[in-house]
Amino acid sequence: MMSDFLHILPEVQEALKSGQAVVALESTIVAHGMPYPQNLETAQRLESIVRAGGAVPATVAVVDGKLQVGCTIEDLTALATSPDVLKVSRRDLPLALARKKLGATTVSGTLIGCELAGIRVFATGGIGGVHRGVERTWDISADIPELAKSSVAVVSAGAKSILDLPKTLEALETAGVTVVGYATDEFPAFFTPTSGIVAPHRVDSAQEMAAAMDAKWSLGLKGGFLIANPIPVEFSADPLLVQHAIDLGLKEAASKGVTGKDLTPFLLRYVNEATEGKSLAANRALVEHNVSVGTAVAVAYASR
Ligand code: PSU
Ligand code: MN
Repeated sequence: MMSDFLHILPEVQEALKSGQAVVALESTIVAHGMPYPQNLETAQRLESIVRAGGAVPATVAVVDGKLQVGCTIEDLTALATSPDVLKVSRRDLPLALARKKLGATTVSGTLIGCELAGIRVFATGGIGGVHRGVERTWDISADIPELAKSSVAVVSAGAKSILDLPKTLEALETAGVTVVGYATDEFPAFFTPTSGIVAPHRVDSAQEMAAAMDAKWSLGLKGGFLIANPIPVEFSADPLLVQHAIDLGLKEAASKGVTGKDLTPFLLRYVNEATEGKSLAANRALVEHNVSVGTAVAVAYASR
């Protein structure tokens, strides 16, 4: 039975039943995207931003053999401190569940939780996409096909330049994912608000966003939105510093043979260390901003 493998915390379940806004959050960012203790502080801060905005937070993870929608402080602490948390995308979910492993869900794993629970908005930092050098590696994140089939709006600060941004946008178009710049004409590049690449659409308010979500899903079109929300300029990292660190990280990964699911966490850690934490500060600021935009969108969608 589905309930043997899916656990929605009572608070989240009640919010969904009464039509209150809910915002999903991912756990890979906690377990593999940031070092301790900043990861745990960030996870808690994000939940309190959602609450302050009038919605209920639901961090998604794999706990005790279930895909769990909503995390307790004990769950968040375990995700932030355990040395061997699995990174769980769609393909990893069956064995993580059957073996009762503690698992952190990526954007794709978290989208599965959203879809099963009926959560329409999910806020994170950056999504996975088409990696640089894809013609050699075939490395395209499972986040893209999952966004294609999940009726969820994901707020992110665009994508890091560890990815090939033009190819990522092409793959999103092929998948039918509606990509919008939030109050910007450009597709943002994670640490910086600009990338020189024009976003396919622009939306300027949470109400306008909620209306587009309503239109897509009322028509019965399955599939998601990517709300690309630029990092506020005051938190933007020096683009040359970050780009240099990414280039070095890619070389280091190639020479050490780091590939597949280990590549993204490796590069995130490398860039953070190489910039002496400057990228981590920017990362925290942009996720917080994404969560406040996501909360506004969830509240607007719930009150439409
Ligand atoms: N990009 C970031 N920060 C992250 C991730 C991506 O800037 O934390 C994480 C997300 O959980 C995303 C996952 O879903 O990495 C993608 O991993 P992969 O490239 O292995 O598909
Ligand atoms: Mn990959």
